[in-house]
Amino acid sequence: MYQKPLPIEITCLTPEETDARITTARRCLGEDLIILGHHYQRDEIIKWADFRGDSLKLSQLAAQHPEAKYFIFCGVHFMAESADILTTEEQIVILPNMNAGCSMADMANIHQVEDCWEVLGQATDTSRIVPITYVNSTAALKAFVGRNGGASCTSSNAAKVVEWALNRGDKLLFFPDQHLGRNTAVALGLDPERDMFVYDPHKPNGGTTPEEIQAKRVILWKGHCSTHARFTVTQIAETRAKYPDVQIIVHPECSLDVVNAADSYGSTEKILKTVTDAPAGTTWGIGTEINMVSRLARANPDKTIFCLDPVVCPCSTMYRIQPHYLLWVMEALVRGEVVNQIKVPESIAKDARLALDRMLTIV
Ligand code: CIZ
Repeated sequence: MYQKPLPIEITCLTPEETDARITTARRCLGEDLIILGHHYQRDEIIKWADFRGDSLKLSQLAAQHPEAKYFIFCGVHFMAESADILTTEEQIVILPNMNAGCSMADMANIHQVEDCWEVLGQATDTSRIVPITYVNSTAALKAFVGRNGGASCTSSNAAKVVEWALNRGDKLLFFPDQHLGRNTAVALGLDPERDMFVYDPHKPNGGTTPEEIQAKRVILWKGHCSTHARFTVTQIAETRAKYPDVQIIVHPECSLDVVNAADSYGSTEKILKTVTDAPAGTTWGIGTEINMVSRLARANPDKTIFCLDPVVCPCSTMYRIQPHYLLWVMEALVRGEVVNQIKVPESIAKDARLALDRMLTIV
């Protein structure tokens, strides 16, 4: 991915000038355009979003709007790919900054996953392994999963998808996030030591042996989210010492010990709902991205809400969507030009759609 520098004429604009020009472009584009804003986007971006949500909700919303010609996805690359896969051939999905990737999604590429499949195949029958990819993955990985009888999952529906996979095959390969895979399998009663191992794509044969592959049911990919890796059991203990009534809720991309130390865990949508529905006067320590937590705190002034990480932890790649980039892609559309289109080739999209559709039928 490469993002060409923005014109100086745009980068020099003040926030007020930028907002005024976005407003004009928005008016010009009318119903042709829908702006999608992920929960982790900053306020200066989310205020322009026609819809807010997690990646799947936003992609599904896009698919429910056949009248729209363009979707600007204020999120990261894999999310715009999912939106492109689920919308029609004629609809155009745009990512304002091509450098807004996802470091976790980058931790598993198709060549590494195909190598892994070969390593597993030397030890066991891969037709009995069900591959599951978290939506935070490239379309090529979703296509691999679709071709090999597996499904995608999100952090909201991972439990149902993993349960389905365990009933369907003898083993499951979960990528790219080892933590979501481990937390989900543990919640379904599997043991992290007895039943699982981590495949490391940077080691010969994934750092595993045929005996280990044969013995264990769950193969976890060595990938993680850099934002959620910042949350620790120590932060939780310190928070409990300071606020004895606090309730701790964390994202399942956090490690197992952090999830175990929390009172509850769940996807962005679950965290939002749990905290929003909680009674006034309650106190919440949250383990997820700071923009979402800060917005939740402002929307619920009757509760005490804060991020467990005392040092601000924005998702650095989500943060690359800045108002200047949004303006740039919108003004291009007004001139009749499409910049930064995310287009998944149909040869990949058709198998990736299988993985997404299978997930939707399971949940
Ligand atoms: O699916 C998403 O949008 C992500 C990245 C996490 C979540 O929990 O919603």
